Amino acid sequence: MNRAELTRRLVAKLRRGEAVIGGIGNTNFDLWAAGQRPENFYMLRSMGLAVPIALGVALAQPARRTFVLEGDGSLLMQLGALGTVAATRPANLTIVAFDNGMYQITGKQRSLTASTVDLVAVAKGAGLAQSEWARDEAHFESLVDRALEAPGPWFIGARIDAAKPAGVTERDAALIRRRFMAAIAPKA
Ligand SMILES: Cc1ncc(C[n+]2csc(CCOP(=O)(O)OP(=O)(O)O)c2C)c(N)n1
Repeated sequence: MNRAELTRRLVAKLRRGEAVIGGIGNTNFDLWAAGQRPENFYMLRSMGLAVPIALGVALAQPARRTFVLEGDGSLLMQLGALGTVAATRPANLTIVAFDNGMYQITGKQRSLTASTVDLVAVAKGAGLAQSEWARDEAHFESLVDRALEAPGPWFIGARIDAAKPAGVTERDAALIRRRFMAAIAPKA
């Protein structure tokens, strides 16, 4: 599967101000390319911290569905976050793992998912019982539909190709933060 295509399909389903946290690099580049929404947070530089940021958003705003899109290398860097999500059980949080078996943006170095590590098995082992690999694009969409309706937390794994991202996020961290916080601020 292709990350940009899956991201487009996911974003096209969002109607209720869902928050989307894009992990470092290519994942948030494709989130940017899928159509900018103020409820998208394009995380820059902080490798591995997209899931913890999304967990904070999900816990702070339980009425808002929150998605986090993350690469395999970044997830591997912060595996404890999966256990923290399982332990805190945010019903509104969905983790999408885009697994290309490499650290693509820094030079395509092979990650452990290219050999031994199965991220869905890891997520289940961390306590995220509702974890599944998407078999194809249609199955990915049905998993997203379920995550939009039924209580989570959800973990959706998608094995993706090595295509370059479809865009490049504007790299203004202060602007991204301000816009996101304004968009998700409770209305007075
Ligand atoms: C703590 C830390 N170590 C290393 C980096 C450099 N770095 C930025 S992105 C990246 C690779 C990310 O890999 P992955 O999450 O699998 O995403 P992909 O590039 O494959 O889309 C690395 C090593 C960083 N930003 N922070």
